[in-house]
Amino acid sequence: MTETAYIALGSNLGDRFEHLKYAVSRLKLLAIDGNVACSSIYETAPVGPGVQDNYYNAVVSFSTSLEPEALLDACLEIEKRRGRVRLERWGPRTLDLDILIYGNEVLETDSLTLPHPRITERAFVLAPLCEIASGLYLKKMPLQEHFDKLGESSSAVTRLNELRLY
Ligand code: A4P
Ligand code: MG
Repeated sequence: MTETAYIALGSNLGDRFEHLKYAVSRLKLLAIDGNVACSSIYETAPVGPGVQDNYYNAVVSFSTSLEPEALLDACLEIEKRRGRVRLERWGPRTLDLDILIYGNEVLETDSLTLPHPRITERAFVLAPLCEIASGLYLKKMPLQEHFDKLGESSSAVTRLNELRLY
């Protein structure tokens, strides 16, 4: 069985561009055909506690034969390789990889919730996700409509046209 996985990439500590590029190079190894579709990179205002630097965010998708839990383990391992340390929830991080969507899978365990529960609240996820998955629906509404609905209420996102993951 293969499924299409959508993974959110985030970094606001250290060399953000290098962290994202590294993640893509490693995620390619998990794709059945080595192909990964990449969004643009966005610079985004931090959502979370205290004063933090801006994030670089992007989304990638690929077909994989890994089961969701194995994919999560692989993502956590990639984060670890970039020196990810967990000090506080939503705190600064070198690299964060979240599984947004895995085929039509809906599940909630101690370690994994699918689809990711906060997709529709976040411009830093929806802006890049809409680039590569505009036809997808969540909560019976197209992703693009979720994004349009966020409007001014959401954190600022700016597409960085000069940086490319693909
Ligand atoms: N986990 C459960 N479901 C998933 C999933 N679908 N994908 C578990 C990945 N992990 C999932 O994650 C904690 C645990 O969540 C994992 O061990 C896994 O078992 P974490 O990465 O240690 O914690 P976190 O990322 O701080 O928490 P959380 O709740 O996942 O954070 P969010 O909601 O993803 O927010 N602002 C900007 N501008 N850009 C960002 O990228 N990111 C966050 C994190 C906050 N503010 C941000 C950004
Ligand atoms: Mg995470």
